[in-house]
Amino acid sequence: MQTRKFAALAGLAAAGTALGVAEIVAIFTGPATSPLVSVGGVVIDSVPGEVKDLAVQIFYTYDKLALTIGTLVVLAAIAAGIGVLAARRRLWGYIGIGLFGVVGIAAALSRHNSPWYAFVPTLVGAVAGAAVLRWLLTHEAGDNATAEERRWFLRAAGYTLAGAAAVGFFGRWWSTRRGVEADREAVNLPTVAPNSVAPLPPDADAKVPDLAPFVTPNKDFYLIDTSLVSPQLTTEDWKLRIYGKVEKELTISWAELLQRPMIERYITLACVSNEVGGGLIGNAKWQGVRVADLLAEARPRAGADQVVSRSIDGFTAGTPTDVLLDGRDAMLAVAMNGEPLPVQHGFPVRMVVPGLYGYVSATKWLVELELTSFADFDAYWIKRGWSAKGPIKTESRIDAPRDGSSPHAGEITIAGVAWAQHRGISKVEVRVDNGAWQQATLLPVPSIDTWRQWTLKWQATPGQHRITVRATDNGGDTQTDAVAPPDPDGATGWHSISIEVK
Ligand SMILES: Nc1nc2c(c(=O)[nH]1)N[C@H]1C(S)=C(S)[C@@H](COP(=O)(O)O)O[C@H]1N2
Ligand SMILES: [Mo]
Repeated sequence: MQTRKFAALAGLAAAGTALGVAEIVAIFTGPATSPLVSVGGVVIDSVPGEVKDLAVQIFYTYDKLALTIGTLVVLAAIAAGIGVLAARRRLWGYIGIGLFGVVGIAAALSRHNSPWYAFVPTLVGAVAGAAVLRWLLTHEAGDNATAEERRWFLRAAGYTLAGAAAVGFFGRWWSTRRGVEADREAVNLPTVAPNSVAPLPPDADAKVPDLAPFVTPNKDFYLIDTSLVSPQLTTEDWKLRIYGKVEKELTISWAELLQRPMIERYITLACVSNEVGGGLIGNAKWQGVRVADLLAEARPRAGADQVVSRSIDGFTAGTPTDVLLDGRDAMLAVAMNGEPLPVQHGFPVRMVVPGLYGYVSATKWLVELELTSFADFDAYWIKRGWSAKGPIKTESRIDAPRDGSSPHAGEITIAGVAWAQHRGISKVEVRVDNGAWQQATLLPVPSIDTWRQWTLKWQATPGQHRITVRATDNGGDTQTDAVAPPDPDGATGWHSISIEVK
């Protein structure tokens, strides 16, 4: 008979083995079939919108890492309990592992577009876990055990757990790396006709230290999505289906998409969950095919006021059809800052629509455009309480000096960004303490679809200061000072920073 401590350890080693082996099998069946990934996905899709928003607020873009670690901690506690039960009666242990297996298999099979063999990683993992439990528990490590026997048990359980962790990390790493990276690197981007390129004004960037660069490098671009591991979709497997309320259904392959006329545009993408002053916004040069061209071929029928873009993993965004047809540069993008879309940013194809928050427009790993109506269908975040329409609100942010910093007295440059995509920014004003609003210098922009840098020179005097910014768009509307949270249609308020000048 095992002592509780040893039995709990056996349970941990069994669960670790199950998860580690499942990750290895998922190298062959795809990362989305791993039980950790599919159960995590079910959790993400089931939590109410407010919980997700809270998670983003607390963990920022590390929310998914937090979810994985939290899940592992909960699993470890349950696994230890199963070990203790199994030491009393072996059968209880097998039932416990079996229940886990059922949950994992149900989750894996329930995921959008999951292959029929999605149950295999969990099944193989559960069998391996049960075998380890049985093996460890047949060895005596209870009150009657010799010191020798106990040492053996500790070592066996410890090595099993460490081995399972190593194998699990390797499996996850391999299954996501192996995925589509090679396919992505082999992509040859078509050149864009010279008259379809939006040139970047040479002085769009003020290059002030701490100020966000005008073009956000891909590696620094914020990441927000509901997937625990990015879908791995090759260009060969990629197809776009345009259907629903259309005169002519279309299916387009990757090669066919690349043959179409392409545009290249700077467009600033923003997340509705961005807090005032936050970093869930970035500006990139996108290359792609105009959505309007594709819709013109499919010919939307009367009443099709919503285009639902659907990702391979089932995420959906609903965009007003008239927005896609009003002449703006909404596109199906294949490139970001001159390279094929990074996998996390939607490889091989995503949508980008100037002027709308990402949750209603920027579907990554895009495979379907369904013409429907707002009355007939609620997209992913709309079901969770967010607003059906998501035009980006006029906002501005102070990047330099940094909030809480202590610059030296004398002339300093206050600088930041302001945005009102597809309306454009006409004015940025800065206020120091309770002084008058001073007009900042606006840097040039390629179009009204990007954010705009601004700067203001200031003679900093020693002491505590509070600096506030507000922007005005080309329609003459000034950013409201009314403070609102991101939920349900975007945060508002003025961004302020506090500094101590020395
Ligand atoms: N497939 C998929 N596409 C998605 C999402 C998602 O969860 N799944 N999130 C959207 C949201 S809320 C935003 S803000 C943008 C973020 O794009 P990025 O991660 O490339 O910055 O992607 C959008 N596209
Ligand atoms: Mo978002």
